[in-house]
Amino acid sequence: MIGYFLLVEGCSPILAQQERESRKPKTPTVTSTQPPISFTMTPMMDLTPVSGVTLSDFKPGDPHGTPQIIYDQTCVSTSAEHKAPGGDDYTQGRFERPFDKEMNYLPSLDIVRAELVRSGYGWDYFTIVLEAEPASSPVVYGLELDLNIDGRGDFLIQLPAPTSSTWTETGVKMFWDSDGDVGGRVINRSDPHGYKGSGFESIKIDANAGKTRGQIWSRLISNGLQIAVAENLTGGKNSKFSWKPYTDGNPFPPTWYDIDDYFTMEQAGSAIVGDLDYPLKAVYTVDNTCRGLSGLTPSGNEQGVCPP
Ligand SMILES: [Ca+2]
Ligand SMILES: [Ca+2]
Ligand SMILES: [Ca+2]
Ligand SMILES: [Ca+2]
Repeated sequence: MIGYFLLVEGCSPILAQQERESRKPKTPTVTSTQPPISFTMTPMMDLTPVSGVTLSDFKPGDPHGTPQIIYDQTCVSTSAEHKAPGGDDYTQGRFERPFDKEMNYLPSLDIVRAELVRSGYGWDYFTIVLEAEPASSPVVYGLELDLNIDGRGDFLIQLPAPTSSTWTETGVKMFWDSDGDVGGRVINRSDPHGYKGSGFESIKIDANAGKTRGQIWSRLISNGLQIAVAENLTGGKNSKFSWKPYTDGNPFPPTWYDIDDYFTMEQAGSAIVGDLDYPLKAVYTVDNTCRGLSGLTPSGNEQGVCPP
């Protein structure tokens, strides 16, 4: 079974790319059907450092406090068998696929655990722990954030592996779904007939290009990385949102999200031995977790989120 979620404390592209090979979903369980909605949320992009502190001084420090933790399936125990032991539920957007196209295991992509500390003084600290040191480009690491918890991701944060324990903005990008079509017609599930919309078509942050710097930083930790996100981006210290860490070894263009809408199950393949669609096909070298809810206690009715 997939990872589980522990809420400990209330305080919580790369466009033109070759088509990864391809191509009908098994019969997905559809529990929510509605057309894409018009998305009108305007994210706050302006930092408001406290009086006397300049923007250049407004950098992350160290996370303190009890983290919210998401545990994830790992594939170490079955790597020699070129398969995942579980934790992959493609039609619900849960990927456990830290393997290349030949089903060779890639521990640098295998998420073990993720943590979130909301400091309350400017930064949300996300930690992604892997089975090995993060791998270099083209591998990317990141977070999908759903700011209104409607099941449609709003921001896609993406960055290369940081190379030191010093906070850096190198390579940081954040994409935005400005027209609210991420998730397709069936939210939190693969669309039965597939869905190719505009995905995360807008870019809000591109640090290397000098576009909106200072709001997202990353640094290396032992077998993983940390990402600090200015809390303005997530709606302030008392906001509610969901977060979903991911790794991607051969990055999908942000415009292809949700990946499980862009590719059907049959096209995507499976990492689970015994599955009809084994082995992996179009959707490989990826791992993610369930969506962690932050700022509220899961009721159990939210779709696509980690079970309480
Ligand atoms: Ca994993
Ligand atoms: Ca949303
Ligand atoms: Ca969908
Ligand atoms: Ca879009």
